[in-house]
Amino acid sequence: MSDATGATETGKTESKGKGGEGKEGNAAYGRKPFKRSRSHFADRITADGRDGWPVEAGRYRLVVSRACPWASRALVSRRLLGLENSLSLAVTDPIQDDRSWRFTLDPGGRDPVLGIRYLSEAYDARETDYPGGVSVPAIVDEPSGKLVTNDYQQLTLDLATEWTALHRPGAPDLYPEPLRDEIDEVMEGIYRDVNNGVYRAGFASEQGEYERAYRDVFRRLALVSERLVDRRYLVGETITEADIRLFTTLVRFDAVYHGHFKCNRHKVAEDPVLHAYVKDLYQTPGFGDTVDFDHIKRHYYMVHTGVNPTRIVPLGPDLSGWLTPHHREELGGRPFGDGTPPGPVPAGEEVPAAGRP
Ligand SMILES: N[C@@H](CCC(=O)N[C@@H](CS)C(=O)NCC(=O)O)C(=O)O
Repeated sequence: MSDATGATETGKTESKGKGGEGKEGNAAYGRKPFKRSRSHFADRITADGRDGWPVEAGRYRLVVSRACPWASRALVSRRLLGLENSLSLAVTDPIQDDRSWRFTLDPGGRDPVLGIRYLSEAYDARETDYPGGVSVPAIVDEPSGKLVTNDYQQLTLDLATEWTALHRPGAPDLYPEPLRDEIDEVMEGIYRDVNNGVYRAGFASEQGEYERAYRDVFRRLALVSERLVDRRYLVGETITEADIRLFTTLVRFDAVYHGHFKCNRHKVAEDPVLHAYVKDLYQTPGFGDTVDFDHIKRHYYMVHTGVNPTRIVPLGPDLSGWLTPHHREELGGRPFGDGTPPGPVPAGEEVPAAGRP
């Protein structure tokens, strides 16, 4: 999906050279105007398999970076919906090299299921000499090793509405039919000004571009904060897709967008409503247990070398506040509606201690 200007975050800046180990980081960030382009591979995995990719347990692999807010939406949805046993998970190294996302966290530097070292190999299996960039989230067809989709906007909506046959008992309805118009409207403003706004600010290559983005970010955050004063969730009484999308940006805000992306009018922790809201979600099973602050900070500060040439990763902020009481339950709301919270994180998928408060 694209914003008004169109584009993947980095698609045009990275090479997919076939050589050996590449150079880490990407100096192009912040050196030219930022544009987000349309996801190139927009096939959908659906219940009826109309694009040739039917929903099927054990067939697909979700590839994420825990650093990435767009990929993290899918991580949260997968947990809330209980798809862990049906849709397997590959987590990339938070630091890309010049061949992009790589599986250097896995034994031998290869994804154990797909057998590849770089996510680009799945892109190449799908389309030879694909000219665009490699991005997460991505879903790969395990039998063929081909990329199916990198369309992060549609991907989570499909997990919520097309994968229902594989949802756990008690899974919430994250995109309830009667609320879709309102959810879409709320998400549109949040996408433009907040989810993508922080990137427009952070990758701006001239002062005016940065200032416009900065103002959009904080204008929208003020509106959202006002909306959340007396309602626990963004739309309706329960957690929806809109909350997931706001969460993945807010949870990163003080750690990376405030400093690295210069969105520093104030921290989320300085807005009592937003702070309580994001802590409430963080403490809800399926949200905080997907978040790795170590991956987040190392990715942003070490990869965007055009923005942070020293690649020094700040030690702060102090993470201890994430687990303190938020009192949002006093507003009512039913986090999972008629459903139930997800169970524990499956073995092998826990966030390492370095990334947790
Ligand atoms: N594919 C998405 C974007 C998702 C995205 O931008 N992911 C980032 C990570 S947060 C990514 O993989 N960028 C490629 C890179 O940094 O190499 C789009 O169409 O805009």
